[in-house]
Amino acid sequence: MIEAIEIRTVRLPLRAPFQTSNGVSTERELVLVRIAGGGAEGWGECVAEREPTYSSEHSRGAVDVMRSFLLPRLLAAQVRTAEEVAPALRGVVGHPMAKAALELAVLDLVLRRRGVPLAQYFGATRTRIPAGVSVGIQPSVAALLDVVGGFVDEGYRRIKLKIQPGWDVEPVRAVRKKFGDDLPLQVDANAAYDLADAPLLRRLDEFGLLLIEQPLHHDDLYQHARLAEMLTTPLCLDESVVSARSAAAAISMGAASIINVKPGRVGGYLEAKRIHDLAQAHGVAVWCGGMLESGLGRRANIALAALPGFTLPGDTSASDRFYATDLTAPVTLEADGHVLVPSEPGIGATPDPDLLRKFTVDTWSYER
Ligand code: NPG
Repeated sequence: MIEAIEIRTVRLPLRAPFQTSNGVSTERELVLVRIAGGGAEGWGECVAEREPTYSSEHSRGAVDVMRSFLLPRLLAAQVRTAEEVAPALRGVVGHPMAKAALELAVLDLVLRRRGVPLAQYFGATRTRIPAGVSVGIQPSVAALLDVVGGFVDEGYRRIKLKIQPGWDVEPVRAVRKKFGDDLPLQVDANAAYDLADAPLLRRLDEFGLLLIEQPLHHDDLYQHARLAEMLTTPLCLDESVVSARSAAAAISMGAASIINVKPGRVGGYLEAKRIHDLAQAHGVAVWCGGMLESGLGRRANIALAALPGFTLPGDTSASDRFYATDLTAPVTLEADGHVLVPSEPGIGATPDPDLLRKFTVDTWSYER
């Protein structure tokens, strides 16, 4: 089925620097995979960053692991469906973001050939979903209030604030004071705290947050369970959940009452759907995370987030949140803070060839 493969590294300039507890970015490096076969093409997007600061994966490493270890297995297995991709790649340990990109490219190819939209394949029925937006660490509280005010005016349905030690209680207090108790608000620490910070984190309880996301280190499942007992704010895990197995462990230990589902972090959209199903069966809410995807990955996330268990707004903001120019037709925000679930076959968009050429910094290709 696979006749040709192209792996491209692209760099998209960000409209404004994006700061988290892991550092500041001014551009987004992404790896795109194009697989052609049977007169159709499919696209996948690898969300590994240029530097391994969020997880151990990074874009140059992802390209290498695809070329050296994943593609040879994919080709040898002669996969014909997306369901066959993860089993074909199981022999390689780790590298979930690289694996997810290949699985998505195969899935997109198969669905385009069948004329089936991704959301329909997942079993999603919603045609639009409420969008949340993630707000980076700002140089001052005044700057933060301006930025949040802009997103509230645009209609975003919930705000997520990035926090880190020294930028937590005061910015949250200021946003609550200015925008009121009805604004759906949550915070994300990207693993910046220790269990010893529990008294500080407990001070966030008074602000009625939807959740605190990943306060502790990614392998601190036990400590998250202890912390959860000390807080009234629900604990949500991101970095710690790398598979349906770790999601099950987190739920049964009481380490998370909410899960951020990111397909790249868990090795693909099929595993992400399994986490949705598992969480739903246990009454645990999930929401769809974001990793500054282009219009390809973003559309795929929106299709996933249209499943019924995604009961909280996700990081599914529109293209213009991060990019002046997206690679595809932009994902847009409707007047009431919703984004539309793509209804075209597969992911529902392809990159514009001229923009793709303009933003590509490296290409590798293979033909059978
Ligand atoms: O809307 O795509 C978005 C950004 C959401 O804050 C966001 N993502 O830790 O969840 C995160 C963070 C992130 C971005 C992590 C890029 C890693 C890479």
